[in-house]
Amino acid sequence: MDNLKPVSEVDITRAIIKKATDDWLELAESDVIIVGAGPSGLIAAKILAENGLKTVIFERRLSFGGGIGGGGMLFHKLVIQDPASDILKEVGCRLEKISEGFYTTDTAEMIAKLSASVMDAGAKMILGITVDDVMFDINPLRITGAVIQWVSVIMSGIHVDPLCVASKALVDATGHDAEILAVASRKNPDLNLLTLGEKSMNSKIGEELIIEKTGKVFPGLYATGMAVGTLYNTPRMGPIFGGMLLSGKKVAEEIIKDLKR
Ligand code: 48H
Repeated sequence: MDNLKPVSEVDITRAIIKKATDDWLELAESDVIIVGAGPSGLIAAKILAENGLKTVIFERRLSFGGGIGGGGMLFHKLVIQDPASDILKEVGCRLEKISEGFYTTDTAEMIAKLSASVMDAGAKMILGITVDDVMFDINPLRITGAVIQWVSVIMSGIHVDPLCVASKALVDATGHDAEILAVASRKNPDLNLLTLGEKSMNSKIGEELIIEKTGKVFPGLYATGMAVGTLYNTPRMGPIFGGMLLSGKKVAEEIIKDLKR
């Protein structure tokens, strides 16, 4: 029988607190904070980290992938098309060809391969954290970071003051609810941010418009994925994910340009 190295309960506790604290001290001043570990946030984080930017994803659930896992009406497949398919091929995700330039993939495989590539690129992903507000500065007016809280504290309903993480770019990748844009708009009318809500289904127009409108919405604040649709009232597109991946790629490229200027 293999003998496991004996480790005491106190050793376990000290190791976890020490290493987690080291990470938190490091990410307290990040280059980029991405809120939400769905497809757009994941691919953005991968590209940003590959380009040397200190990038952290805060995800409220204890899992990642966002809407990928639900596939189409819980069937475990989703659809992807050229040229976004190259992004999945690059992370080793197997695609099944339906017709020229049009594929399906397994939801679990896409989550696993995309998420692994984020970690391999050097981005941090912290689970169980909700971003529930933004930080701002004046002269010039800009968004300077995220206000964060354990999701378990929010669920408990007791009031506990949050903590803050600074960023040069804060990305709303929270999907349909565009939570960061919504809270920034509600609390700060001077930002002139109005989230209109998404429009009914049209896959082709929906994907095209989301990619086109992805990017900076205010100094320090960016939007990607379905949050863009909610901001600009563009159509939803159903379980086709090419637009989400290209939106994540586009927001990363814009941030890299802005921060490396
Ligand atoms: C921390 C948060 C917070 C918060 C939310 O919904 P997602 O998958 O987001 P996208 O935009 O990358 O992808 C959208 C896609 O999945 C989808 O829904 C499509 C294509 N729909 C088309 C249609 O017609 O319906 O992921 C967002 C993630 C989730 O994991 C949330 O838990 C997380 O963000 N999140 N995390 N703090 N305040 N709000």
